[in-house]
Amino acid sequence: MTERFRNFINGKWVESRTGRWFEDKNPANTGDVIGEFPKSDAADVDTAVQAAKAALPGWSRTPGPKRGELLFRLGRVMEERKEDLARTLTRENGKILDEGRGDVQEAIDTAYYAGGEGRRLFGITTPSELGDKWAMTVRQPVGVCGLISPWNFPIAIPTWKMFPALISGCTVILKPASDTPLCAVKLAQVCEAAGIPPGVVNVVHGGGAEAGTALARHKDVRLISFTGSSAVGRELASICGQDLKRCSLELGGKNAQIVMDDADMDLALKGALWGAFATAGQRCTATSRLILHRAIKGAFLERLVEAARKLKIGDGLKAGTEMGPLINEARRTEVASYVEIGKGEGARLVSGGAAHKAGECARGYFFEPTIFDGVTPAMRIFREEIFGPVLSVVTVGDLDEAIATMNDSSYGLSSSIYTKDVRAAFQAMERIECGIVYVNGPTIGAESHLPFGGMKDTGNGHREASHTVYDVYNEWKTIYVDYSGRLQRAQIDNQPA
Ligand code: UN1
Repeated sequence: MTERFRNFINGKWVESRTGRWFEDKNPANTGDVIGEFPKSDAADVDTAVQAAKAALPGWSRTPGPKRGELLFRLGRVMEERKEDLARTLTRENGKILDEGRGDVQEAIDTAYYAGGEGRRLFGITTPSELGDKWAMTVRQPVGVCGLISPWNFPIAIPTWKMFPALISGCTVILKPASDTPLCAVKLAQVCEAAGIPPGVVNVVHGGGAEAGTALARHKDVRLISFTGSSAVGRELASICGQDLKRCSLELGGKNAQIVMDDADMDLALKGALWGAFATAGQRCTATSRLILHRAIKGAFLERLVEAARKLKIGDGLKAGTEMGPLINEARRTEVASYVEIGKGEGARLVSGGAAHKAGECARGYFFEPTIFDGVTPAMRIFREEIFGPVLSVVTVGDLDEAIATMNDSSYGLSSSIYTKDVRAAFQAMERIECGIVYVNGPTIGAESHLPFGGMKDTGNGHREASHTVYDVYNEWKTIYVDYSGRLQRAQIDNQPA
């Protein structure tokens, strides 16, 4: 019989009141049913929020360094369980095992960074403009936070949100993507093993429209952090806007790699291949546009097509596999529809373009690495996020045109330029309208101690990871202490003579 998993609320594993379940399958082999998970509703969400609310006073008043000790323990438990977590992740998400291990490592790095932050939740002191008056700032937790996480980094991204929230003194409800619920169960088990107090971390499974929306609407939830599509991000932001709830969004991308005529071609080729087809293109940082200098375009594209055709597609748990499946049939249908759109728009399909169903792959949601040449900025395949292994190639004549083409996008997450010319590199670093710029590296590969996020429709101005994420989960409180014994009236007593 299929194993049934539960929600994690107030330190206990509980069933949903709805009595409804959804199935979770291995995308590389749909005959492999991973389990059934509760289809939770607003009442389940409310129970979790009440648990998080009750746990808040105790947790927020626990000294930061003490919370830090628990974060270090979370890191250690994940290290001990790394292989199991990575294998679960690959079975559930499809990305190859090496990438699964990387996903878990990113969570471990985030735990240790957050743990250290427990002794580093600095405020500032600064001179007051008046005598005998003290001025300083302290941070305080925002409160109960709702975290809505995607399936493409099912261990790393929940922890990008959860660990900074915890070290800041917030309590959380995680609503994980319904394509990767087992990873969230494993994460809750890690929290249990590390001794996180009951109610501080809660996990509620279910669909975005039902459980996710209920979390965003809940009056006791003070913050929503969401990673996913720009369309859903807009909806959540408008719900949060009604209650002036804090809302941190990390949304889509249409990331481009520029290859200049002086670039190291072998390096640029490896970068394009990895950037476009790792995680089968299902990263918000994936390379989905390739901007090639006219002088190298022909030879570069020829080599790229040859390399893409050779990529070994299959079950990510098998040694030697280079690209796994898409997450589900709906995704595959969507990716296939973009191939038709591209053809209809007059782009030239030079590689792939179809579902991959050879041998054992017939059991999963595989898709060929796909490359379109002759793409122009007017085309939808140039403009819209496809979230799959589809790369659009554009040809340009010089650096100015390359940067203008890169910036001709409603998104602004990641970017890359390959060049040996230091002037071109610095021009690109300054002028590219993206949150992340790589020079001589692919568009993917962000590190946990640097800000992660983007401009334009990629988000609403927040940055995850690094020191910047702590501004999301903290309120700044400004404190003035007047020890003059007189009424001092700031600007009124402080005007130039
Ligand atoms: C994402 O693209 O959804 O930079 C997250 C990277 C990873 C995180 C990506 N470290 O590709």
